[in-house]
Amino acid sequence: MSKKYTIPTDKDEQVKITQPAKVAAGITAVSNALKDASSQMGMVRCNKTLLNLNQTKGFDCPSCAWPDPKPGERSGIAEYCENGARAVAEEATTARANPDFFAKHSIEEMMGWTERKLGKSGRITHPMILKEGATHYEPIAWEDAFKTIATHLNLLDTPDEAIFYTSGRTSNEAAFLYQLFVRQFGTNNLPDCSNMCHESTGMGLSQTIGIGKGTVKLEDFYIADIILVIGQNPGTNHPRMLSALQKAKRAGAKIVSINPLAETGLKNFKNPQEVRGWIGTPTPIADEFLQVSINGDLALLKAITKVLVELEAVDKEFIEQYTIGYEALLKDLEQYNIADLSAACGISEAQIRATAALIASRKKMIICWAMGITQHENGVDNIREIVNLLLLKGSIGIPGAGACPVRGHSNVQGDRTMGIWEHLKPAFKEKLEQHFEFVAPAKTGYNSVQAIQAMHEKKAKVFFSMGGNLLLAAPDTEYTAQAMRNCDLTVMVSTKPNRNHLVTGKTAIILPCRGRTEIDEQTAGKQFVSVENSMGIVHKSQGMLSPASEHLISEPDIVARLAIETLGKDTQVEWEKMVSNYDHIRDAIEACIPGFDNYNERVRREGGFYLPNGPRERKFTTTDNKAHFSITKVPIHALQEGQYLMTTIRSHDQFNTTIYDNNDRYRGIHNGRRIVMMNVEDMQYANLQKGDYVDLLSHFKGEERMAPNFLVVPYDIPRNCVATYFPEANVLVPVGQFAESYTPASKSVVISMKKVTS
Ligand SMILES: Nc1nc2c(c(=O)[nH]1)N[C@H]1C(S)=C(S)[C@@H](COP(=O)(O)OP(=O)(O)OC[C@H]3O[C@@H](n4cnc5c(=O)[nH]c(N)nc54)[C@H](O)[C@@H]3O)O[C@H]1N2
Ligand SMILES: Nc1nc2c(c(=O)[nH]1)N[C@H]1C(S)=C(S)[C@@H](COP(=O)(O)OP(=O)(O)OC[C@H]3O[C@@H](n4cnc5c(=O)[nH]c(N)nc54)[C@H](O)[C@@H]3O)O[C@H]1N2
Ligand SMILES: [Mo]
Repeated sequence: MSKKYTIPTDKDEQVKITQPAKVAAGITAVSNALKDASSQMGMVRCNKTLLNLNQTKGFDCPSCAWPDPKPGERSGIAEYCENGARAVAEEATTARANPDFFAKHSIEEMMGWTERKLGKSGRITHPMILKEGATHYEPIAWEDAFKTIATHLNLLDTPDEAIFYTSGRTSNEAAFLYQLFVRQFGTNNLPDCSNMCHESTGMGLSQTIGIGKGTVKLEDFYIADIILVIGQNPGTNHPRMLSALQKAKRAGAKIVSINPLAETGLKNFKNPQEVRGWIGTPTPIADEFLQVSINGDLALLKAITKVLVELEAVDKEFIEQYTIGYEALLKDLEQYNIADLSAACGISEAQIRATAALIASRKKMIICWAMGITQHENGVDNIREIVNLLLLKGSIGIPGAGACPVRGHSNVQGDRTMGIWEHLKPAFKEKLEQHFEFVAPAKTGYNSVQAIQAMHEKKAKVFFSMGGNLLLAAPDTEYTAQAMRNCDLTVMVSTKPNRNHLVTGKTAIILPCRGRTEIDEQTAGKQFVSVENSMGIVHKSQGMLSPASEHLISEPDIVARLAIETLGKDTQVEWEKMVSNYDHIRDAIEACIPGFDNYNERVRREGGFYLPNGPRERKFTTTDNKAHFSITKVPIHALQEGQYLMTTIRSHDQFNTTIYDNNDRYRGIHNGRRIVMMNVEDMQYANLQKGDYVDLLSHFKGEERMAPNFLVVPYDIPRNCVATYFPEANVLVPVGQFAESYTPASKSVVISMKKVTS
């Protein structure tokens, strides 16, 4: 079966290809940030807003989850990056998608708009409803919106026919209330973006070290001897991480980048947060660049591990005292030889040995990773292999060393801590039940993949989305679109229009909420919320702009009102009281979730507080209190003639499905997103020229999916590997191809190409 779902592209798109940039950030980034932000917000609003970004009394950046330096160490110039400023501008924009806007533009018309144009329509100002069979959204009163949703929910045969998705921007307070409502309603169907993101990390780390989170603090970077950055593009996605790498580098650390692409941020960096970064010479970042084949990481890490064992560069004392499984690992390694592993990862034996030598003589090692590692069928094994390497060297639980999964959404880690998860662990279940006097459902709910499957099979009928754009974030856009259309009701809590508002259930409702940058006034006065960053620090975030519209309500308020309407007398929770003053929500969190003692007091401290993390102190919180070595398998991709392994990545000008612009400055790609980056020798072999268009076909277990009209761009990428952008290429990602963690394998899709002849 051939499928195609084409996200519209800008009609006047004239793609221009230049050399990839040699240096990341610097003055260009600052001026771009200001230009973009002020054009959407106006100069005065822009200055006021950006001065509060990531400052202790201000609001948390809604872009990535990279931590802020300690209060005294934040940059006086700007503790934010180009892409943080853009994320803020998208929210603080003065453009409005009001009822007139929705009256003017039909669903059919907006379906022809690009994602960028949809988003640039501005902030949604009123709750809106798309009635069954209607062509346009129309305004609906909040009370009526909640009544409609509650009626649908209460008419379901079982609560498990409803799905409650979350995107990781939701605050701790909103997330806690949300999962409480969903569990009181009677289901654990709480999929979230994390399922498609770092789920492999959570699973791999929990099994091996006992906690599904990283173990390093920001300060560890400044004293590390060596830092591996695997499958991550910090220059674009976590730009402030480059400041930490620069500081590490200046203090003598070696930096190794493992990536099929030579990402600019890891080459040279000019720090826009210091004056000399505007005018001085850049800091070269990576000492060693291993241009691994797509999904070659496991073979590469195994090869490095094998060489370290040969060199006896292992921490025997640590292994003896803290770990199990080392003997089995040694035995398993015997079956591999470096030459085979080198062929499997595309890195020469000499470079493998050189990297192993760098690691051998250094103790304090940090390994950072992101989506290049997690989004493969063997994503969890990739994490286990990373842990093997850390354990081998004893590089965990000491200053300057450890595991550093770099999180995506600004509160994705906090949402999971708050209980947004399809699993309800017995200890948490008991706490919730005791504190709120109800019986919580025990059955595991749907994760993101299972949720779209359930909707597709009409086993689920109501889809409620707390932020996000699951339609474009999920694999197989066409399948997911059908899943949405099969629902009776889809509800999106959103700030701005996106495609999931257009591809909906029979009835669709948009509940517009206040954003991070905005004042959140409740009956007890102005409220703040809290979030957890990538390194487990919980801190406050308080907006200071007037809400985009007087009709907007906060996410906690939306949940509370929905809960009151839906649960009626079946709830003992004092929803109104909780929302009147978020301190009450935090008190409930403190009562139910470990690590939040004196939450209300500690969250008010400048810079916030750390959550407990056993492995940070070498207390491995596994069932046997040991850290575990694991046996993993090297993945094999048997590509046929004319097939390639495709990875789907972010350009510089997007935040996930929000497209800021059509450029990917660092990679030298301008004004185009439907492009496929390809090795020049592969192009010659396939008889393709720069500027040719191809249809892409993906192949999985006899299924075929198609995405038409991608421009071929010659790029420095290993042979048999190609890269395309998310979300344009999601139509090709098979819905049935995922990791043990159910993370879709969106970074190793087998494809072929067909040249388009006009
Ligand atoms: N500005 C901006 N910031 C963001 C986001 C955004 O869209 N825009 N998204 C946020 C979110 S939710 C997340 S999860 C993070 C994502 O942050 P990243 O994980 O950095 O994002 P991706 O673009 O998916 O890039 C993955 C990197 O892995 C490489 N890669 C691809 N396949 C492989 C492979 O098989 N092996 C290895 N070793 N590398 C590979 C790619 O070349 C790329 O450099 O960023 C967060 N921050
Ligand atoms: N092929 C492929 N697919 C991928 C990935 C990939 O690398 N390749 N990456 C995956 C990853 S890592 C992730 S995290 C997911 C992301 O999946 P999602 O989190 O579902 O998607 P986003 O694009 O981040 O969501 C954007 C929408 O959130 C809404 N929004 C923004 N701010 C707020 C707010 O404050 N409150 C509320 N209620 N709504 C708000 C806006 O309306 C906006 O349109 O995509 C995944 N999909
Ligand atoms: Mo993510």
